[in-house]
Formats: sequence, structure tokens, C-alpha cells
Amino acid sequence: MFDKILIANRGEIALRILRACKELGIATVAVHSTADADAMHVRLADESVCIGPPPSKDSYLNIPALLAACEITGADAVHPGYGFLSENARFAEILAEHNLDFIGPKAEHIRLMGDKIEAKKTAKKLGIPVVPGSDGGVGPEDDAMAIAQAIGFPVLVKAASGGGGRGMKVAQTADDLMLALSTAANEAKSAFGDASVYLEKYLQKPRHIEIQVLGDGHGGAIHLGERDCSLQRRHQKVWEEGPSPALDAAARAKIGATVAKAMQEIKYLGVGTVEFLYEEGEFYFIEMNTRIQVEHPVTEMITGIDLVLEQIRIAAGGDLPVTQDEVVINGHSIECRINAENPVTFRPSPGKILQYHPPGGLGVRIDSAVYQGYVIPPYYDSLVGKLIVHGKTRAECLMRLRRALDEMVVEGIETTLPLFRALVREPAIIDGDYHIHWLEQYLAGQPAG
Ligand code: MV4
Repeated sequence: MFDKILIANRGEIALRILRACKELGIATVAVHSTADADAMHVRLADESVCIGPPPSKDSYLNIPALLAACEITGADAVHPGYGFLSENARFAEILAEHNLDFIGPKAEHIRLMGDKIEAKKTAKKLGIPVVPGSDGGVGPEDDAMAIAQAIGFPVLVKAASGGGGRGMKVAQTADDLMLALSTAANEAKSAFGDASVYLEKYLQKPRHIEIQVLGDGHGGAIHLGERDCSLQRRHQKVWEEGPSPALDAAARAKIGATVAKAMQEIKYLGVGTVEFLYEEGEFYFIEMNTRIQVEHPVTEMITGIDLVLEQIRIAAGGDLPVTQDEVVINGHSIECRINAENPVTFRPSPGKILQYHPPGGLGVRIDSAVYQGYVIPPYYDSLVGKLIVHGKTRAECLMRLRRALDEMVVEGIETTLPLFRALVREPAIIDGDYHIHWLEQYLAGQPAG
């Protein structure tokens, strides 16, 4: 097991990792930019190192500074959290070159899943259902029109190095195809340095359902059920829940078994999330995330498995915590991402938190690194905290979420709390009857605040 872990992240996930380390008896090193000197994870860590000025490129993405911090403190492993360097294969390799452990998947799998074309080819080869589309990339030399017509319009042009909605263009008809191809390729070139694009059948109103997996790196792998992340705004998840209101036990078992078998075959190491679109009873693989995700607490609440603690244990050579038969989905969990934003315009609202009262009680969890008097800096994401609620049933979970949202106080900055207080009372949400475009349609129909 590791003696000392450097947490190469900030905010609530840095605190989350620190908590797992403390429970494992592992010493912790916090790194921070000059803007995060007063952050909670810095206060609670055993040691801390300032790694640079506020811009991420000069601090949390500054690999030489992170290596120096490991050298100074004698850390033997690095946990990247999510975002920043968490899916940077080169970073994982550089750490290995310096005899440091990267708490994450093998670099080859990070690289493989980072290329959406290769990821899809691999998924298909492993028997995972994929969205009908081009067989690999579509270049200037290909007959894109013929490929698109074989798929059937509308088609979606996607960037191979994209993901999370970046570099996507819809072509509703043949007339739109050439412009969609050139626009997507140009945007991909400038955003990712890679103009490669591929085509997929455009699914009109799917749900976004993702499967949590855990692999030991030697061929053992299990799935821990699903999270429904369909409620998104501009590709930012807002509300995630598990189990999905759209799945029954048979559908869950079938897709879960398919994904677990695939992870066994590639000898996947650590935590991972396999993302699907789900429409009319069919799953369609779109991408795989090789990191711990923001919404991981939903799975923790319904399985009782501490995903970050297991991530660390497995990275140190430990076995999977349970067998597949021992994984039991218990009850229902919903997570609301509360941001420091105006609840109508979503304009960021950084600043000082003057009053902060988090809710409590049975089945209520807050993953947050803010405190009364904390100043939310303008340089990073605007997450105030994640409110995660558990209930024996979805109805009980919604009731508890409604109570917790009404109890929560955050003053001095604007937050999206009012949005969640409205959503938890919205009939379509109460019925679980929504899809990936529902939230933006709902917000478009709201009276402008
Ligand atoms: C799609 C799609 C419809 N059809 N692919 C968006 C981000 C990335 N995860 C893939 N995304 C989509 N891929 C096909 N073939 C619609 C989306 C999409 C979306 C997916 C999940 C959650 C929210 C979304 C919002 C807009 C578009």
C-alpha cells in the first residue's frame, strides 16, 4: 500500500480523495495554486505545496511542478481526481518513468479510450452494442455522402479526439453534410489538434445511461450498476441518479454483464465508466471515461462501495472488494450539482460565501469543500458542492431531496439551488420521464428571470 499520496486536484474531489487516504492511513500531500491557499483540502492535508499561479496551465496542469512536489514531499503515488490530468496518458507514463504510481487505469487504456474512433472499434470487437455509423474515421478521400446515406439521415459528425459534446455537428439532411463535416473537422483541428471525424446515426431523444466498472488489472472486473445522467445543460450534467428510472432488472443485468465481460477481456485496471445512449429499449455505446467521475457518489450510495478507496487499494495491487454476485443495488440515489451560478442565466457568480448551512439527516450527503467565509475563485469550475440523497425507493429519495434542498442555505453568492427546488417538484421529473434534451427544453420554456 502507498505511504504518501499527492492529490493533483482541487475542490470537492481533492477533499474526497483526502478522506479516503485518511481512512486507509495514507499520508496526504495537497497541491494548490496561489488562488487556493485557503482551500479545505490544503487545511486538512498532512502537507501542502504551492505549485503556481491561478491559471490551470501554470498550476494543476503543470507536470514539472507536480513532479517537483512529489520529489520535495517524497510522495509515492499521485491521484489525479477528475478533469485536469486525470485522462492524460502521457502524464501516467511520466509518473511511471519517475517511479511514481498513477492512481488510474493503464496508460494504454487511457490513450485507447481517448480516441473515440478506436474506443468504438474496441467496444464493437468486445461485443458492446454501438451506435450505427461509419467504420472508423471519414476523411476527404472517403465518399462521406455514400456513408451517410447508408447510415440514414440525420447523422452526427463527431471528432475522434472530442468527447463530452465537444466537436459534434448534426447533419439533418444530405444538404447539410458537407458543411457539418468541414465545420466539425476545423473545430476539432483547432480544439484538439486532430481533425479526424466519424459519422453516427443521430439518435433524437435518447437517455444518457452510464455503467460503473471496477477492474483489478489482471482480468477480474465487475459492474456496479448504472447512473442516468440525461439531465444536462450544454453538456454539463446537472442531476444524476441511480438506478435509472428507465431500466428494469433484466436490462440492467444484460448490459452490465456485457460491459463487465469486456473489461475482463482487456484486463482493465481501476474505475471506469462506459457511456451509452439508451432509446426504445436499446443501448448504444458512445464513449468510455477512464477516471473517477463527479457523479460517483450516486453509485456509492446504492452499492455501499467506497469507489475512491477501492481505486487506491486496487492501484496498490489489491483485489476487487466483492464478487459480481455480492454487488447489490440497494434503494435509489440522486445527486444535484449545485453551482455558483445565476439559476436562470447560469452566469458564474464567484465571491464570498456569507452564510452556509448544509442539510443533514439520514440519507443526506454533501460533497463540498466550501465553508462560511470561503471565497469561490473565478478561475475554475463553479461547483459549490454536490447534494447526494439516498432513499429506499425513488419516491422516498425525491421526498428527502425536496426536504434537503429546502433546508440548505448558501448566501453571499447566487447558486442553482432554486433550479433544483423547482425540478424536484416537476411532474416529468417525479415520473422519471425525461431525455437528454428535456432540461434545455424546460429551461427554454421558463419565464426569463
Ligand atoms: C450522440 C447523440 C445523439 N446521437 N450521438 C454528447 C456528448 C457525448 N457524450 C456524446 N453526445 C451525444 N452523442 C448520437 N449518435 C447525442 C449526444 C448528446 C448528449 C448525449 C448525452 C447527454 C447529453 C447530450 C446532449 C446533447 C447531445
